[in-house]
Amino acid sequence: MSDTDLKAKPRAKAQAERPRLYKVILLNDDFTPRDFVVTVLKAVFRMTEGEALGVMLTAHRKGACVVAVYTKEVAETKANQATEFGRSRGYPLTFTTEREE
Ligand code: TYC
Repeated sequence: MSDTDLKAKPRAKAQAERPRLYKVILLNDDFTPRDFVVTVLKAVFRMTEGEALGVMLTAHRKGACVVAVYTKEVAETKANQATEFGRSRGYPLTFTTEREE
């Protein structure tokens, strides 16, 4: 067997990397009405009434709640849309994004 036979072959193709994911996080505040938070969660994040109620109550009790996980652009677009929905009604309702580890 010659030297060249023992050399590792270069990889045919590097594996495509998975895109990083970003969490959308709902923050509690003292002013936005509970039913409005539920309405926003249903409209922007396509949640059922029960899912939206659960997320709203977790944020209300613990201060914040993860709403969903998306690629960066989708997470930022939805967080901005949902926050803007609240602002358009004069509420401080806030959604942020955070990169997943
Ligand atoms: N804490 C608000 C209230 O008592 C309701 C609320 C819940 C607001 C969750 C924001 O992310 C939130 N009216």
